[in-house]
Amino acid sequence: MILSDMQIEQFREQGHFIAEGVLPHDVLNAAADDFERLRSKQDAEIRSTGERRGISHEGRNFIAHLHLQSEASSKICFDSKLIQIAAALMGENVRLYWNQAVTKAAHSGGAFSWHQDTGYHKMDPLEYLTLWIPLEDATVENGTIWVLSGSHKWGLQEHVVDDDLGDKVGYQGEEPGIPVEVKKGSVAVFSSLCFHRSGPNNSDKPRRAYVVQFCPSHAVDDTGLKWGDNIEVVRDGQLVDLPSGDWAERIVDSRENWDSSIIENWRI
Ligand SMILES: O=C(O)CCC(=O)C(=O)O
Repeated sequence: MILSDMQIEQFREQGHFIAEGVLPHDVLNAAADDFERLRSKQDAEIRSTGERRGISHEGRNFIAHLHLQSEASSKICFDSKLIQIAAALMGENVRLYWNQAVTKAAHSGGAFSWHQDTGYHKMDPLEYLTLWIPLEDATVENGTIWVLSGSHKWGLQEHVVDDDLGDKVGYQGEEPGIPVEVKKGSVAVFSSLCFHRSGPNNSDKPRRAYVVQFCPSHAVDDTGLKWGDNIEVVRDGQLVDLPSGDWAERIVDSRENWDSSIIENWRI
């Protein structure tokens, strides 16, 4: 059993917990190099247009579908331990829903507003799973995440777009939340309905995190689409054997009920 009863209980009651010592440092270091490469490409694009790209700003970058753009990242998002965590919490049939880098530059990487992940794209069922994986120790100083413990029980709240930032904001209350400091190699696990935000990076080093999300395989959005990355990873309680061979080709399969433009629109 990959998770303890206590962790599962904490997930059900509080909507979040930390899984310690899940990923080796060398794998995270390799991904960090790719994050930097993609981040500088995205920053150059943002500078050339002079406009934010969705919720990405220079110094606060979101880079989606890393499994298509970085072999090192694909090793993390299809890591069997992560998939087992997802299976323990999401059930017998699980698919990769989304994966993205979130990078904050030293001193200038800004905060990210309170939201529920489901607030960004509504799914049915509403709840899926977010694994937040820092590539270095994540602290209050360098802009770790904060959560509103227990807020996954509030149901999906209305989110309003902040026109300056592009962020969807779902909580305007006074609660500061609690900081979740996560050691390199460990993973913050939370419900997509658990409100979270992240602080600015006030440190003199970049803060990079990899967000990997899994949902029940049957989850669809309100157009009936298996929205997102849509790669089956657990079927009837068994880990799906991902085809071996070239990492970029193995994800190009015959996915049904899926819109490839979702990925094309986000790819860098
Ligand atoms: O890494 C961060 O700063 C926050 C990322 C986040 O909240 C998200 O991707 O939903």
